[in-house]
Parts: sequence; C-alpha cells; structure tokens
Amino acid sequence: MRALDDTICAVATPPGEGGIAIVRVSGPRALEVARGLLRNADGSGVSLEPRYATFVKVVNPRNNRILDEAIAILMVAPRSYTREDVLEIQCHGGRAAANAILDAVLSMDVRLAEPGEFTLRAFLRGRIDLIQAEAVADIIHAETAESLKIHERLLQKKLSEEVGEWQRKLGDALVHLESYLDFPEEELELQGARELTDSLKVAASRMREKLGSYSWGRTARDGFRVAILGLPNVGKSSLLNALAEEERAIVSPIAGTTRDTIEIKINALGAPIHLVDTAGLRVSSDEIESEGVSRARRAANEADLLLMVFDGSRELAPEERDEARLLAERGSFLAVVNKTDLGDHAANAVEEILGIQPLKISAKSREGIELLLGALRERAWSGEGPTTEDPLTRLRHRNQVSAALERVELGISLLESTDYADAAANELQAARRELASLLGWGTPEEIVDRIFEEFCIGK
Ligand SMILES: Nc1nc2c(ncn2[C@@H]2O[C@H](COP(=O)(O)OP(=O)(O)OP(=O)(O)O)[C@@H](O)[C@H]2O)c(=O)[nH]1
Ligand SMILES: [Mg+2]
Repeated sequence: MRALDDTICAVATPPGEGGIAIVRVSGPRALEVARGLLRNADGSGVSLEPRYATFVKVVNPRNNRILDEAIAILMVAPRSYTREDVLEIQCHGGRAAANAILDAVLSMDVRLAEPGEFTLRAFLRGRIDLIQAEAVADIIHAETAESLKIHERLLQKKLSEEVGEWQRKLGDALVHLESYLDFPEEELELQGARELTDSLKVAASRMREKLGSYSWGRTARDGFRVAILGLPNVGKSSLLNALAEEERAIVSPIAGTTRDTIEIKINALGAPIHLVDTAGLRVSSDEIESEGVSRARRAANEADLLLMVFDGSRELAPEERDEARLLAERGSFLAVVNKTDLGDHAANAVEEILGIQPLKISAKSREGIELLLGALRERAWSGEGPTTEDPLTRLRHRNQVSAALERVELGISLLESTDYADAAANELQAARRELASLLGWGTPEEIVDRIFEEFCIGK
C-alpha cells in the first residue's frame, strides 16, 4: 500500500484551456507549501484562515517571482477530503499557470500524486468506505442523469447502510448462536432457533432482491452494448446513422464499406446504449476487410445484444441463414429486416429459421425506427425497468453480495438441523467477512489498487 506520511500534489482539473485550474496539495507539508508559495497583494506573507477563500499571489519560492494570481483555500486536518492538511490553489486555467505552480510545489519536498490517491487517502484514513470511493469515480465518469443519481446515492452511503444492516442481523444471530455454543446444555430452544432462522431469511431475501437489481444497475453505469451485425450492404451503417440521428458512418452501395468498428452512444428513450457498427460478415481475400470482419466478431463477443440486420429488398443468402442461426444461438439477439421501403422478402425466411418475428424497418424512410428504439430500451432494462433507486452497479458488489448470500443460505440450512450450530456460526462469520470486504475492510490490496487505478489524477 502506498505511503501515507508524505505530501502529495496534483493538478485536479483536466488539461486544456478553461477559466480556472486547481492545484491540490495534501499531507503534512501543505501548510509549509502555503507559507513558501503564497503572498498577499502587497508581497507580505499570508496567513490563511482555514476553509476561507483568500486572494493571493503565487510566487516561485526560489526567486520570489510571481507565477500567477489565485484563490487559496486551506483545510486543516481532519476536516478535509483526505483528513490531512489540504491546500487548494485556484489559478488561471490552461496548462502553463497550473504547471508552473505544480513545479513550484514539487520543488518543496512534495511528490506528484498517483491517480486517485487523494481519494485513496480518504479511504485509508476511514473517512469514506470503498463503496463510496468507487462512487466518486463513477460520478466523475457518469454520462447520464440516471447514472449520476444512482452514484450520488451510493456516495450518500445508501448501499453501505444497507450492508451494515445485513451485517447487524448476522451479528445478532451470531451472538445468539455463540451463547448456545458456550452453554450447549441449555440447548437452542425451538422458539429461539425459529426466530433466528426467520431473521436470517429476511436478510437473505433482501440480499437476493439486491442481486436482482444488478442487470439494470450495470446498464445504468456502463451502458448496454449493442453490436450491429449482418452481411455486407444490408444497411448496418445506415441503421447506425438513423438510430443516432447523425451521419456518423460512411454509407455506400459498395459492399464492404465499413471496416473498422464504429462506436456511438445514444439515448434510447432513456436507456444508455452503445451502438457498434461493424464490417459486413463475409469471407474476403482483402486483408483489410478480413481484419474488419474479425473486429466485427470481437464486437459480437463483447456485446450485450446482437442486432442482426437483413436486407428486405432480396431473399436470404445461404451463408446468411447459417450466420443467423449461429449468432442467434449465442445469446441475446434481435433481428431486423431493413429496406422495407423496397419490400420485406427476407422476413418470412428469418422467421422460419429463427422462430422469431423480425422487426421491419427502413433506415432510409425511418419507418420502424421508434419501435426499434423501444425494443432496445426494453432489452437494456431487461424488460422490467428500474426496480429500485439503489441498484448494484459494479461486478465487485454483485460478487461480494452473492458470496455472502451463499454463506447465509448455507448457514440457514445448517441451523434448520440444530446439531450443526457451530458450522452455521462459521458460515455466518464468513458471510460477515464478505460484506466487510464489500465495504473495503480487509479487502485484498490488489483489488483496492485496481479500483484506484480507474481514477483520474488529482481525485
Ligand atoms: N432503399 C433503401 N436503401 C437503403 C436502406 N438502408 C440502406 N440502404 C442503402 O443500402 C446501401 C448499403 O448501405 P450501408 O448502410 O452502407 O450498408 P452496410 O450494411 O453498412 O454495408 P457494409 O458496411 O458494406 O457492410 C446504401 O446504398 C444505402 O443507401 C433503406 O432502408 N432503404
Ligand atoms: Mg457499413
């Protein structure tokens, strides 16, 4: 784990031009940095009142030359983001001013922060738990109002508190069980045993319910990946453009137009969807087109839904039938017959071989596009749509809750035959450890490191 006793520094705002940039310093030398770098307008030394904004001149401590004018804010430990002394200097935007100040700070026995290191310190010092730390990253990465809302609630400890409640229930059961294990001659009364399992069953059903929210929570966080697949020239790129309402991909009557996969994010009636346009599937002697086809297959492997496009202006080709069968077997699949302004010749054959009715659309006239957006939305939200305000959004959360639930369920079944009270207690303890690890307590270091690697510098 990274050291906590040194002072770190980073530019917290994204690179590029903007009104202001913020240089952030955290650690025991933050006050020293303020003293060395900041002056009042008349050149005298500043004394910063904690948590108040002060107008300052920032100077190079070696030659007292002014680097920029800025607003400085000092937050004294433990009342700061990291629970350490924190100094924030709001200087002019753009790279030069912030970098000059950063260089000056770095010359004062301060080191450059790693990505996410400020938040890591907040976590390691116990100001936030791991779920909250992850929520910070997810708020920064959020692209939709839905995702923002969910992760703001995670930051407000909605999930952490729920996990705490499950832990308490398990803890109560353990106390009960352990007193029985200490004095087995008193026997776990039938009444007590029943109450114990009932209360554990309540916890288990809450956990099960939570797990059920993962599929839409994940969609809200990451978006739902839809790969548009089909033979060359069926109108995949035209469909991408029609769904996105922008001329993003090149469309042409020449088969084999698209080579690279083209990705675009759309909002399908409220559902965040990542559309991936791909090269037409065919065997080609052209090296570049063949690479395009392997990329299309890779996109299919990574997609949550395969959207296969057929050409309504002609009958199905034999290789198209085989392709359709193979892709449909692979999982979530949706068939559309395009170019219905020219006919729907392919529709019956598609229904015949796949046993599903294709949606009939025309990328050209936009007929059926709204219906298709509705179908995509339904698939993205797994039909039922948002079931709770607080879904699980990360695989890590899902895995931890599921591991804990398994232990609780085993514990319950052991309790139902009271001879195994000590084995049941072991399971409940294990479940508690899984939940603690979800909150970040006792979580393996490499998992914690991986989480903070996702962060940007300065957060
Ligand atoms: N009439 C009609 N023509 C369409 C429709 N959709 C696409 N086309 C035409 O079909 C041809 C191929 O369209 P693309 O969108 O490039 O097809 P593609 O599937 O992306 O083709 P590749 O990238 O080569 O695999 C173009 O000439 C389009 O204008 C439609 O709904 N109706
Ligand atoms: Mg194309």
